[in-house]
This record gives sequence, structure tokens and C-alpha cells, in this order.
Amino acid sequence: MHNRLKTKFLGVEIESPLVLPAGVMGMSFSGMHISQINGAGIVTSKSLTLQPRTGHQGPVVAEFEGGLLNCMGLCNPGISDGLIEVNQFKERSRIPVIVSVFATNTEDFITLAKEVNNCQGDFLELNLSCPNVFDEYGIPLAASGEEVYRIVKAVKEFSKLPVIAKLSPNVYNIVEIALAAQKAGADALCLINTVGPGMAIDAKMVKPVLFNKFGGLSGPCIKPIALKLIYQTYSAVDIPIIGMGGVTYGIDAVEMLLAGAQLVGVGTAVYYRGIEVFDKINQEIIQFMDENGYESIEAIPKLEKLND
Ligand code: RRO
Repeated sequence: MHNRLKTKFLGVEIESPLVLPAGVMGMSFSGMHISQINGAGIVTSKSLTLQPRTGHQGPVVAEFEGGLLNCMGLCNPGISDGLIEVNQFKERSRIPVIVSVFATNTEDFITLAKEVNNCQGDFLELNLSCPNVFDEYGIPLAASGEEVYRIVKAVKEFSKLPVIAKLSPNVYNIVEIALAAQKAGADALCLINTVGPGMAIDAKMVKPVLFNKFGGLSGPCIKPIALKLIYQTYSAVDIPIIGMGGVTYGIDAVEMLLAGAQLVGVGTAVYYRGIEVFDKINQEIIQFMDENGYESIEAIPKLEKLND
């Protein structure tokens, strides 16, 4: 890994600002490991729930001209088995891991956080923003500043790990939600989760492509939304942001950094460019730095904040 890509996140040294977001490579040790070998600086587990979940019936992924739709439905092995994979990863790998968890109420989030305290993970991500379980659980918690505040505050009392709140793009006022998370003690924010949900239709078959009909949008078409929400949030909060949404090339990652992100998630691009995408984007960032006279990642400036 190139020294010039080194950075720090919440006091932890990392070799590249690129993050494997939750869910992209599933929940196995090997999915996280292969991302590390290919240049990711931090990996995130699939969001883990208290009990295992099989997820939705397939097809759960659909391609369209602007990116992908997914309705995985929170398929995961449950917290106990999931943490075995996390520990296995930590024993054989040298980079930090974010353990992502999902629940629908404060008590379950606290139980999950206590479980995560006993694993070798480095950070705890609260997924407050899955767009694909509306039928089961209703509107995501990240739609309400009060809910976000309540859950983050409760988890912070019990978590030994720094807490990252994963927010939704599908809200009217992202700043209000981000400030609620910060006020509750969140150590960092992660945004954005997938957009929508949306829908794809197979015209010949006269039916929706996804079995579940609707799914969250990811990929290049959501990058402008991600950049706007990250920039608005960066302008308002003092805690670091992991920015993601449509990052496919090095220049997209640089745009995220300029918008205020400290780290950058690369998810759907794995589908387009293969697992080597992390190394490719690392190289493209270095090329941008060479061409524009930046010696290190930290030397890449941020945009002037809104209302400054
Ligand atoms: O599993 C999913 O359907 C899923 C989750 Br938990 C999420 O947070 N975001 C997403 O696009 N899909």
C-alpha cells in the first residue's frame, strides 16, 4: 500500500481512505479478507441482527442504466455467528473492521452492542437506515431525529467501541438527523445508505424484476445526492464522516473527500470493476494527487463549508 494514502480515523491509523461498506461482500471472513488484500483500508461486516435472517426471496438485485437496485432483506447469520467471522478476520488481517448491526428498538441495539464489545471489532456501526424492510418494520429509524438521538445515546452508554451512525438519504432534513446523532454522542457518521427504494420492471415478462418489487438504489446515479448530503452534513457537524454513494473511480473518491468525507466507501463499483476496484481507485487517487500537487490524503482540501 502506498504511504501517501495513509490517514487516521478516530485515532486509528489506516492505510487507505477506502472502506468496504456493509453488505457489499456479505458476512464471511473471506469476503472481508479479499477486500483487504485488494486495497481496502477498513472493512465493514454485513449488518447483523440478533437472530439469523434468510432475507428476501430472489431476485434480490437488479441492474438498471444508473446502477443497481437491491432488496437483500437483511440476510445475515445473526450476531453470534457473524462475530465469529469478524474475529477470524481480525486474527488473520491487519486492518480495522467496522461491525454493523441492525435492530428496530433500543433494547435490541443495546444487546447487540454488548455482544460486539466482546469481539475483536474496532468500530460499531448502527444501521438506522435499511430501506428494504418497510413491510416488516415500517419507516427506517433514521427518518426521525428523536429516534436517532434516543438509540445512539442508549448505545453509547454500553458500547466500548466508537459508535458510527449510518444515516439515510431518504429524509427531508439530513442536518437535523446528523446533529441529533452528534448530540447523542455518535463518534462518526456514515452516509448515505441506498436511495429510494425504487423499482425496475421487466416489460417483456410484464412483472417487477425484483421478487420483492422495490429495492434501494446504489451506483453512479446516486453520487450527486450523496455529495450534497455529505457536504450539507460536513458543514454542520464536528464529527468525521464516512462518505459513500456511487463512488466508481478515483475522481469520485476525491469528490467525496472535497465534500467533507474523511473516508470513502466503495460498494457497487465492486460489481462494475471487480474486487480489484480498491487498488484501482487507490492508484487513481494517487494519480490525482500527483497531477494536482497534493503530497498526502490529508493535503486534499475540503470545500468551504456552507454559510461560512
Ligand atoms: O439487506 C438489505 O436489504 C440492505 C440493507 Br440492511 C441496507 O442497509 N441497505 C441496503 O441497500 N440493503
